[in-house]
Amino acid sequence: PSMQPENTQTPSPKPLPPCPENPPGLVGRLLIEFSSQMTMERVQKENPNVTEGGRYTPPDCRPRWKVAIIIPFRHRENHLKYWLHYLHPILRRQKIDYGIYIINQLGEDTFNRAKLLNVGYTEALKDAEYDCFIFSDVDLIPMDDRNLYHCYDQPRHFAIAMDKFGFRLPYAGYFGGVSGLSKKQFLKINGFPNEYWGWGGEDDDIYNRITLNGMKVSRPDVRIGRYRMIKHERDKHNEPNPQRFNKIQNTKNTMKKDGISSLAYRLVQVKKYPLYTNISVEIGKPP
Ligand code: UDH
Repeated sequence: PSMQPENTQTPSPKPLPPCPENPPGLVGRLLIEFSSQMTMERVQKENPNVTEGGRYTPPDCRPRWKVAIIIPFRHRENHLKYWLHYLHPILRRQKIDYGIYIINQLGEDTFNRAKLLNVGYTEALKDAEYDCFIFSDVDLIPMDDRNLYHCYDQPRHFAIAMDKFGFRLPYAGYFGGVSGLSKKQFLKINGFPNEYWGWGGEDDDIYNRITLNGMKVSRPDVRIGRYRMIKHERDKHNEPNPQRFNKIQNTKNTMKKDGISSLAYRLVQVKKYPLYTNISVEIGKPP
């Protein structure tokens, strides 16, 4: 027999088992309210295991996905506190490997949600090798932790039953609020449109991109995909976009040139806070 070299290395720790498909620590339906005052200090104390920049990975299992959660943002500091207060514990129970990215539009020009989401995709990938992207409005809180924040075989729509729509889909092709695509699914549709300035239409354009590229939207059970929205008035500089009805008729022609392939912006600051990473950008204004 040949001489085997003696193994002098210290034994490596046992590899972790894959995370369970149904995490045992979930509690189901949650009580969500926004009447008590929330402070960032409190939310930080509640979440000592979240690491700088809003990163977390389960200590006891190997997650299937690496998830970047992208939030389009401007002047919603109060909503963000509630979002962090509710979501960090939920995501921890769900055994998700994640990072939180707040994409802050600088200046007071017209808001552009979908372009900020494209920026979030790009900037998150500079931070870590994410393979799943969840795009969430800052004012939407899931009411059930069985609505798992990872990616699926098809693009996922999470926020299917919001309180403001009577806990139903407002229309069959609705894809707004909270959605998730794997990196592969996102690239297949050339990301999101950059040319929807102001409120509305960009979510329908994304829905069109998905179906036009031969995919279909996957959704949770309507009893599980429930959400509370933090009530608010319409923001300044995010008026309904009157062009949206025309634009969503043209996705087939526009999606090839307008998307992640044509994204241009100026990165101004990346700042890691204890519970999230803030990415401040200049994204221009409508032509
Ligand atoms: N957002 C900001 N700042 C803004 C505008 C939008 O952060 O100035 C982000 C935020 O994440 C928000 C998301 O973009 O959750 C979607 O924008 P929205 O909340 O304005 O859209 P929604 O459809 O509300 O929820 C539309 C106005 C409703 C007015 C109701 C008055 N009673």
